[in-house]
Amino acid sequence: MRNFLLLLSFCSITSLEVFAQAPIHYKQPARNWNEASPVGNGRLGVMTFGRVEEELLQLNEETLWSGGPVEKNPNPDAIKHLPAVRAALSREGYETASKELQKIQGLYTEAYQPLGDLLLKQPFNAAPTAYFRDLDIQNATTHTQFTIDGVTYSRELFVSAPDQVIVLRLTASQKGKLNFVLAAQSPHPITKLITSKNELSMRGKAPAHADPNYVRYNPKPVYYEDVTGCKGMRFDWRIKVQTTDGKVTADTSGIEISEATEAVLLVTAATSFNGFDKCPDSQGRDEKALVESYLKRAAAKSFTAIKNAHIADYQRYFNHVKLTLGQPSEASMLAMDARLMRYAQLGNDPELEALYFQFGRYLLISSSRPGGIPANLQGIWNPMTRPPWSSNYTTNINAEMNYWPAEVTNLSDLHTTFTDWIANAAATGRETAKNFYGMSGWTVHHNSDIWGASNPVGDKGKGSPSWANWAMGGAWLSQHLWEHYAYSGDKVYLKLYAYPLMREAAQFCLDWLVKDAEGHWITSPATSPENVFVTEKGVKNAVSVATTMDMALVYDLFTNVIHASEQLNTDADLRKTLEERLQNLFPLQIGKKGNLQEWYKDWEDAEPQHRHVSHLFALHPGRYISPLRTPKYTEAAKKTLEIRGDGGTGWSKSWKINFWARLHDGNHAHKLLQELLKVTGMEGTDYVNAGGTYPNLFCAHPPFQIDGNFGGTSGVAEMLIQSQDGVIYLLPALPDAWATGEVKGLKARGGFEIDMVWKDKKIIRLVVKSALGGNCRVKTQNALTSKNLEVARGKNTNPFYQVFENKYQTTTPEANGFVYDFKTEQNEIYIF
Ligand code: FUC
Repeated sequence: MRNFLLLLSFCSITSLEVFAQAPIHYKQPARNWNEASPVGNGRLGVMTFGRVEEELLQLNEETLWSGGPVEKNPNPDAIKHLPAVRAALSREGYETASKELQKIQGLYTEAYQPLGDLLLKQPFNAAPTAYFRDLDIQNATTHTQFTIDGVTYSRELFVSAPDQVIVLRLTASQKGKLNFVLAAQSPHPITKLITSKNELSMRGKAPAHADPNYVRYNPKPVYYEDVTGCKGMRFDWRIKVQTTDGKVTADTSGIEISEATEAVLLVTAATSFNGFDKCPDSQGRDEKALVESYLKRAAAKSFTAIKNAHIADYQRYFNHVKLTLGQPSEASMLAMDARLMRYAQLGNDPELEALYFQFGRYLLISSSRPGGIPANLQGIWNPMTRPPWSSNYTTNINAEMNYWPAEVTNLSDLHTTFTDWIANAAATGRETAKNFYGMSGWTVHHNSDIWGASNPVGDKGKGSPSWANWAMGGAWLSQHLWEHYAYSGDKVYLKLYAYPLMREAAQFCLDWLVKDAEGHWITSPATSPENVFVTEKGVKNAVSVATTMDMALVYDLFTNVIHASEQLNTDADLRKTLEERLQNLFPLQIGKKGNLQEWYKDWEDAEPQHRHVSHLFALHPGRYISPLRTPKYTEAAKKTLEIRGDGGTGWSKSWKINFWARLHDGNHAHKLLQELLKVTGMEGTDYVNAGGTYPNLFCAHPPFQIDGNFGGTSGVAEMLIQSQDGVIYLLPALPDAWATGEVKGLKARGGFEIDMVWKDKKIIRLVVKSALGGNCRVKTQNALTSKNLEVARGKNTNPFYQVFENKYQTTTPEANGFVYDFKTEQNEIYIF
């Protein structure tokens, strides 16, 4: 450890006490799903309602999806239509192009499925007093407690990753007063059987197919039959009484426990999922054997041993980061629904904002674990057979947003669920590139699922090209492959896994680009998800060429492939080709309103405040535009945001927090965070006006969509640290409301881990842990004086901080403000 004194004229080093987060709690049971508390271990998910006489535990298993492996070439005619689309576009025939493009569509994705409900029936003759339920995100446990007739009943529930079981412990404060029945139900047809003493099994199958909820023309939108025997994921779900001092009777209607003082129940589930390319039925895994092995292992351990292992495992992730944004106030004592109401009226609860940040990390740890599959639109929590947008992976913003907080908030391992899944999408994406366009490499369109679906969806011509035919998912997904390396520095991963996939994604883009009349490389067709332009002649459409988002995605992918190939010292020829394409890529343009243009031409938007702000991918999560390098284009990006307005809900609001953080406007980002956290009870779908946060802290699109939570967490992180620009910018967008605070454990690219204490917006303590060594260049708002810090000059020599200097660059991060260098060695800690 190296201790470097930071010579501060204004005060001595102090540290705010870091308080453990107070549990999220409520004084009444959940009235609906959006008041229930989510718990999970990445694979198994539970929504706990905390109801007294009939507790509802709604269950999920992450691999329970409808369908089976994708059809590789569902529309063999599709490939014929690209020339006609391109020809129409070269004549500015947007409507013709759009109609023709619709013929290049395949099948919809499948849908994420619920497992079923566990009903805990515990009848009483009197009303409860002293009711309380909580979700403790420090330990990933939930409790419900109440008193009736002088007896205090308590229920504790958690989902263990080490033991792969849901554990439910019930107690009564007086001997023999615990009486309840556990029953099971599922939206899928199930068979119930008693599998051993005190153990009930529910067996069934997920649908062979489920239409998206917005497809309304099929008489049978959900069906279970598959004559080929391939589709229809099998599941087995079991409830076992582990220990009790009461009497147990079990039959297929449920398990009854009477005259007990304590009971511990184990619940677990498994499916036959055997990989994205295996028939879940005929080639499926033995789900019964899996379930038995989980139960056997857990049943042999004591409740305390299972619980301790669970907490240790969970905290292994959670405790990496601590954030304090103010002193805990009386607000932190309030029940969460009341606290959110207070916040909506008064604001001024920075600790709630810190809690919301941590809640996003809690959700990621609970819904995404290495070896599993990525968190979908609802993480792992879904009660519907036809959930909103199939609860799938939507790659034109949503799936990626889920993983924005992963690296920076020190949950890099969890990112691997997503980066691993990308290989599946790339495998089907190779077929899509070849079969739909006759091109090499791989690509994914805007929707995917557990089967790695990659084709343009739309049921062969019924979808709108404004969303279905966006062909740039491969480019966006590849950013995650690169970022996992940029933070971890894992060269083996880069060489053997990430780079080959990134290179192939670039290969598709090389094939996909064409030259326009001026000799610029453009995408044709191009959309800007999911917006519509109005041409100077009044033509409204979504399909044109060279949208700014497409160009920004190509830029991002090509520059990352260039950096990766340099790091690996390989593919010099490819690098030259990519550089040449970047030189002549259709340029960024500033429109007549001073905005960053979204379209090839300076057209109006049909919906100027559309929730997608796709062209600003260039600002975030891309790094094409930045205040530290390209101020003119940054101003244009800002103008775009002003025109789009602060409206929007869910993920749209969260994205805007990230944008304003990248514009280094902390107060604006904070304003949007406050709006994101505005309590709502709105149901249905209204993604213009409703939105906000449900009482259970889930983000309301509405309906619930988890990306808004994750984007909110990443937005807070972007306000505190940024490292995409050749420097580690500390507190780049600190709002006035967070003038004093402390954070521990945020990550910067190149393997740096940062702790900071700040007061009156000035950093007063800085700790940098260097996992990989190399030059550490920090940029700050206030002067740091330590003899070990050198004023930074020239380019950052750290290989993880190389920035592609584009033609829009007119300044450097070193030109203004305070920028320092210090040398670091691997696994050393530097304290200033
Ligand atoms: C895109 C968005 C919607 C929604 C869906 C899952 O289509 O435009 O708002 O988030 O994905």
